[in-house]
Amino acid sequence: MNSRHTDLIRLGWSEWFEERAECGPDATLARVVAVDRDSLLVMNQAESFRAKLAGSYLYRNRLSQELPCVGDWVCVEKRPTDKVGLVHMRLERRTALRRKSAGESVDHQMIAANVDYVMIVQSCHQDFNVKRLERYLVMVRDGGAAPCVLLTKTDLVEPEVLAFQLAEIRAAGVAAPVLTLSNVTRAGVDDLKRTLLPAKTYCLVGSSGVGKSTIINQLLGRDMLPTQDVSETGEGMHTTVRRELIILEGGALVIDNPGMREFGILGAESGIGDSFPDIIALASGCRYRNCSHTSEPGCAAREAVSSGDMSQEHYDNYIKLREESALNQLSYGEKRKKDRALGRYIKSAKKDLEKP
Ligand SMILES: Nc1nc2c(ncn2[C@@H]2O[C@H](COP(=O)(O)OP(=O)(O)O)[C@@H](O)[C@H]2O)c(=O)[nH]1
Ligand SMILES: [Mg+2]
Ligand SMILES: [Zn+2]
Repeated sequence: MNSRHTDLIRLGWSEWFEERAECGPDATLARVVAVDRDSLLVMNQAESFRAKLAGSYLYRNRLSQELPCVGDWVCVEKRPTDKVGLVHMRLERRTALRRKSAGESVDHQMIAANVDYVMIVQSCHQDFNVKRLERYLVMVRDGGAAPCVLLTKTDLVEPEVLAFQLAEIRAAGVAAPVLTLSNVTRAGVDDLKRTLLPAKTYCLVGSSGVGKSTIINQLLGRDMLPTQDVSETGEGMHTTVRRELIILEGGALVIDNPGMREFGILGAESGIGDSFPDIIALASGCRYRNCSHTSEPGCAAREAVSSGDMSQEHYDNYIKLREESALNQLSYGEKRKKDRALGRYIKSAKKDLEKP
């Protein structure tokens, strides 16, 4: 490898990028660690600094998925006297974690780039849902990264419930590694630490409230990221929306990810959004980011109903389906007990759990 770039290896650089790096002589390679409204935060071997997109870049790249996102490698022009760098190019992405934009077919919403492993996080308490897990797995595989499943809050369920969930995951044919942990008892935290490799990039995805930020704080050994307790008091809410690439002590690179809810696309995670792209698209116009479209003032969905742009029936269907989905998740414990078809998996999963 070009000796000029070996310093970047700890930031995730590899031969794959080396073969594709075409920065000019005056440009430096840097990795995007965060994207803010008006600038990027990037990092190279020497420093982290702010950078803006060159006009020519914006001119050539009109789709949002073409803009640099967290994890991207970019060519930045920055003289020692410059405070802010200028991004002229984005390197090809080795992997891409992205979602289809609501209502649009060509554009995708980038979540993160050049991620090696995506940790799909679900809480085994109330959030657990194999169908949703499968949808995440498709998204991960489409983008070329390797998936890993992480079940959190094991302190809140009986071991049998956890065993059943593990069995259900395997019964669904999910072959990805599954880890379990509790941020409260710390059970499983060391196992997670051991699986994190230096210079590899991990991205945590999953519903809001499952414990993603708490996990990263655990791994850091300090409260760097705001968790829900903090952010729900108001101001902190904004900081959660930002995705940030963080370097752990062991050298692993981790990207936290706010729940999809925080992007104002409530329902998208449950899959209901697939059938109601119009409501999901409208949601970005609601006054509140996490509008439930039921009673909040300034709700764009309900306004569309009153103005006749959307039929009352369509709206009612959406609310009904969403409630059912919430009920399904709540009654999961009951359903599980009755589900005899899965019974035979319990035993083997229990055995797996008992293995040292
Ligand atoms: N009981 C329990 N609570 C947890 C656990 N992990 C996180 N929490 C709590 O769940 C809430 C949401 O956590 P947070 O990290 O903000 O979730 P995020 O939205 O996925 O980043 C917070 O109140 C945490 O204290 C866990 O393993 N067990
Ligand atoms: Mg969080
Ligand atoms: Zn609304």
